Amino acid sequence: MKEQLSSLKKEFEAQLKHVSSLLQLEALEQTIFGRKAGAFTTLAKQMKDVATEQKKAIGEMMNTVRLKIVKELEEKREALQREEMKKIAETESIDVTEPHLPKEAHGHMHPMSQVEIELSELFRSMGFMVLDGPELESDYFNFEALNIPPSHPARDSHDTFFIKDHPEWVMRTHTSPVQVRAMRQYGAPLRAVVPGRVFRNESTDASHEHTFTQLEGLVVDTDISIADIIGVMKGLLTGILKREVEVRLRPGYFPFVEPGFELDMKCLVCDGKGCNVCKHTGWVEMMPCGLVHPEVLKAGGLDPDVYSGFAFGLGSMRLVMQKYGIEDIRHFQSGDLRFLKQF
Ligand code: FA5
Repeated sequence: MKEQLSSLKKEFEAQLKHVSSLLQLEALEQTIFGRKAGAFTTLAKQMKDVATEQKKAIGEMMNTVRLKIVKELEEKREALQREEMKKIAETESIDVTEPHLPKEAHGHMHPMSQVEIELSELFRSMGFMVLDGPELESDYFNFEALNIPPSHPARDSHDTFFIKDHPEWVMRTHTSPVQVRAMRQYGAPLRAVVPGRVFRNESTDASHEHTFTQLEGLVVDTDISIADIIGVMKGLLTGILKREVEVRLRPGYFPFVEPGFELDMKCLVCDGKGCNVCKHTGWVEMMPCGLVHPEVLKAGGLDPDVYSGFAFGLGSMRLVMQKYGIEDIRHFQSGDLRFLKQF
């Protein structure tokens, strides 16, 4: 045990030297302290098998190693944050001759950004990584790796923005491509959310935009079930909306989940009576979700006989509409200050 602890520390310190971004640091931290398969967590679980007379000494050593690793992680995090700030300061210049703006002319964060930060914090507190992915995505990650066959209507040029002369690239139509990217990069077990912009070539109305935001969620572990999905989703909605919400699950089809569901929420804009936002049904389609399809796990390099997972794709603009009672999605990107000043 002692040798394992000291080689874990050595290995950690060797890897720490190669870390050059906060994202990499977060990933390294997971490999050490990850709840299911973190190297330190695994050793800690073995404490119960240590002989009683050695327990005290080994326990103390474990504590010392843990504190040292936590300290080194913290120091590295601060150093990386300082570097990031320095880079920002170097690229920004201050024009001292610029006239001072009156106080009321100062901007503030867009309501979408405010809720995205809130969502990220909520998921971080539950042990999720917050990941990013490219908006210009390959056809492979956007469709093929997600088990979406060439004949699927989502691939229709009426729905997708393709890049002229480069049919292999698309503006991503959803945040789901990051599922496979994340599995390949971090393996399993995995808990991640991906907030981001997505693009669809569609006509706009009160609840549809061509450029909108989603928040993808992905959990992969050894024994994931539908009960896990429902628990996380209700927690997410009540955590953000700060009130009890009524939800319903209906079967839904997405080639990358099996089984798949649509989670609807009773419309908070009209309290279920029917309005433009809920297309007069009283319910708003909020979050498709389901258990990750074995083909997707395989594309992510994971064995579907060992791992299972769930995924969801929250329409985060629609969530913000519900939170603040916004009746038309087009307000968000209208640049109308009368709208923005209300938040
Ligand atoms: C998807 O995009 C799937 N990738 C979601 C998913 C993830 C399913 C993981 C299963 C597992 P869908 O096309 O239904 O699914 O979009 C997801 C959500 O985005 C919708 O429920 C809705 O809230 C929102 N949404 C869809 N289209 C628009 C639009 N044009 N404008 C605004 N929000 C939209």
